[in-house]
Amino acid sequence: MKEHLDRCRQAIIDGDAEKSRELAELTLEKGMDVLEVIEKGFVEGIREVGRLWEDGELFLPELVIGADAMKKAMDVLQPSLEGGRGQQSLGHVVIGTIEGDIHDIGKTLVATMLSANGFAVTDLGADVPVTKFVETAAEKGADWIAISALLTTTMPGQKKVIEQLEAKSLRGDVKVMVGGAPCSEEWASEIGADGYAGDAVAAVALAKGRAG
Ligand code: B1M
Repeated sequence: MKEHLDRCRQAIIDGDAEKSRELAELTLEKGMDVLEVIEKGFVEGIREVGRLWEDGELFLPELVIGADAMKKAMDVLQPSLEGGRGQQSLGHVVIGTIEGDIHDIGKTLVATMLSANGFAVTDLGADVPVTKFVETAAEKGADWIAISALLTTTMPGQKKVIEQLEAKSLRGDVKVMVGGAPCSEEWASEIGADGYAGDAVAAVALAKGRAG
C-alpha cells in the first residue's frame, strides 16, 4: 500500500495525468481503500505541489497541470465513493466554494462523502455568490450550508453568508459549516458558524452530529 500511495503522490507532483488516471484505476481494480488512497496519496501530492509553488520551485502552469492530474484521478475514484444513496435522507446540505474562489477539488470530495453518507446534497459549484447560498438554502429548506474557502482573501465571504442569513432572519433555520485549508475552529467561532471541518470525514461527522 505504501508504495502505491507514494506513486499516486508522485504522479501529481510530476503533473502526469495519464499516470494518475492509471493509478486511480489500479486502486479500484485491486479493491484498495479509496478514501485512504485519495487522502494519503493524491491529496498529499497536490499539497506538495502547492508547497513547491509557494517556495518558487514550480510556476503557475505547473500548479495547473498538477491540479489537472488530481482531477483525472478524482474523476475515476469519486463514483466509487457514491454508495449509500437511496437510504432515508439525514438532512439537506447546500455546499459550494465561496465567490472569488475557484478551488473545487476538496469541496467536491466533501459533497461526495456527504451524499454517500445519506445526506441530500445541492452542490452549487465554485465561485458561488453569497446570495446564492442564502437563497438556495431557503428554497430547499436546507439543514446545513457548507462553505468552502481556500484563499485567505475569500474567507470573509463565509462571514457574509452568515450576516445575510441574519439580515433575512433565516439564521435560526439553517446551520453553517466552514472548511478549506486556511479555515479553523477559531475562524468558525469568530464568524459565528456552527462548525468547522478539517476534511471530508469530519464534515460528515459534524453534519451527522448536529443534523435534526
Ligand atoms: Co491555488 N492556492 N490558487 N490553485 N491551490 C492554494 C489554496 C494555496 C494555499 C497555494 C500555496 O500558496 N501554497 C494558495 C492560497 C494562499 C492563501 O490564500 N493563503 C493558492 C493561490 C494563491 C492560488 C491563486 C491565487 C494563484 C494565482 O493565480 N496566482 C489562484 C486562485 C484562483 C481563484 O480561486 N480565484 C489559484 C489557482 C489554483 C488552481 C486553479 C491552479 C488549482 C485549483 C484547481 C481546482 O480546484 N479546480 C489550485 C490548487 C490545486 C491549489 C492547491 C495546491 C491544492 C488545493 C487542493 O485541491 N487540495 C492549494 C495548496 C493547499 O491547499 N495546500 C492551493 C486538495 C483538496 C482535497 O484539499 O481543498 O484542502 P482541500 O480540501 C480538504 C479540506 O480542506 C476540507 O476537506 C477537503 C478534503 O479533505 N474541506 C472542507 C475543503 N472544503 C471544505 C468545506 C467543508 C468542509 C471541509 O464544509 C464547509
